[in-house]
Amino acid sequence: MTNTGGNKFYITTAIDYVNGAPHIGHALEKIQADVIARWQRSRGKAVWFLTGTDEHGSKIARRAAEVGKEPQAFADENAAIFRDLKKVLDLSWDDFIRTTDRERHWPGVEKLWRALAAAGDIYKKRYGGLYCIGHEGFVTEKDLVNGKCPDHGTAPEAIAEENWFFRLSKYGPQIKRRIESGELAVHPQSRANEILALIDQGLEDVSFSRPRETLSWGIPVPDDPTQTIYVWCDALANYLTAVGYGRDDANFARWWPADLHVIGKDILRFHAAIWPGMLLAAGIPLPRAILVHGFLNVEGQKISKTLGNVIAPGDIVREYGTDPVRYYLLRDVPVGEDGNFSRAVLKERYNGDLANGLGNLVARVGALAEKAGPLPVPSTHPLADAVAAARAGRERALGAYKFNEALAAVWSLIGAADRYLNETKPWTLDGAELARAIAPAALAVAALAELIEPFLPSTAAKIAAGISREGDILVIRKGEGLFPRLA
Ligand code: ME8
Repeated sequence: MTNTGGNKFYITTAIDYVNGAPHIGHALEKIQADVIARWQRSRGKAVWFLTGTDEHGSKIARRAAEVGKEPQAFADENAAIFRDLKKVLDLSWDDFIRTTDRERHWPGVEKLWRALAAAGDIYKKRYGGLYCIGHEGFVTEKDLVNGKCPDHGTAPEAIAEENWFFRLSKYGPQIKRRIESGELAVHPQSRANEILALIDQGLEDVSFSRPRETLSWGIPVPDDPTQTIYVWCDALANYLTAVGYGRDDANFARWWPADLHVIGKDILRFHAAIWPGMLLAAGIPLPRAILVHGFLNVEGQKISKTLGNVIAPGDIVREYGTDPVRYYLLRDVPVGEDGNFSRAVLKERYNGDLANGLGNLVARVGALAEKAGPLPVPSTHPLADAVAAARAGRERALGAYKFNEALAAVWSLIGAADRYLNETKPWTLDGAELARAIAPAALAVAALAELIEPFLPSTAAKIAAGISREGDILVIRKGEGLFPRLA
């Protein structure tokens, strides 16, 4: 099989650390990627949607020891909760890769390491630095506030040891050129600017291994069992290994390069500097694009175990339902910025946009259309422009990964259909007059079922299940209520 080029779409998310259970920040990223995957499928692309878990490194080894578990058993438990997000959030991923998978992941990591070494870009040196376990990376004094990492609230550890290094410094100009030319697109532009500024300061070589005696939880360096491969080298390789690098060349050729990596702002440097550097060194094509989302706070505060404000996706979904949580996160968090999760706003969105908006429209139209019976489909109608505008607006916004604007475009059709009903008052009509008056609204509802699918997949399926069309005849059955109002 060959790479089908224009017709395939390989999309990935970050693979999450299994040092704890998922929170709604993880959910945000998976939902955004899911929307893109579903949208690309609806456009006829062959989509491969990958997610997974990052299971090696100090962070996980340390946490497992704290809770008195073997790292593998500990990783297994948490990986299972991440995997369950598929059901909880109605995600459509095709594959879930785990970095502890010795059959699927390890051979490709070893192959990649050897390719870097063969390029002359791996060398050994004694090194002293400050290691932040939260980051799984070395930091410098200037990254610290009062001696602590501001992102993790912990003091880094001073480490002096012999490591293998990756010669990232060599690749700065090439990476810069690829980003500037758009060959490696970084969205939104503000994040491209951020990484270009960082590259301009000069990229330093990166410590790519740790001595096995200080860190044994990881993949051994090929030909040097005294060292463990750096967790980021191991983790980034997942994008290659999951589709067959190192074990299934035909499948790898079919899907690589990735069309889009979806990641959070905190790991931009790893994905837009270190990762392309590794690929350039190994002679592997670069991914086509990276989409960088902001961080989600909860009620105005950073999500943190210490603050005790961690919200499990499963809990919030049990309270409000999967589609309302998806809707809220997509509607209220602009992709380039940080977002805030607020129960009060979620409830407002639920009652306003879903119960009174979409749910009410579908119920009204369903009841009237059922009363009217089979509806003759008109060749043109008063809501046709609103349908076309919603479709075009959604397409434009999704093309720029602006989920909130895409939903606003779709919801403008709900507004137009509501206004149409209020003006034509079909409930005062009967027979053929009723059928004629309700047909445009029925067509708007049919269009909505299609337009909301990437965002609210199960709601879309429920609406679609009530609609059947044969030639020029549309039949709508009144369905169950979609969004009961919350008190
Ligand atoms: O970084 N809001 O794992 P991770 C939004 N294993 N997104 C958030 C978030 C928040 N509050 N907190 C985390 C790692 N994320 C590595 C990735 S990829 C080869 C290896 C996002 O579990 C974060 O930005 O710390 C990242 O994209 C993803 O969740 C996993 O974070």
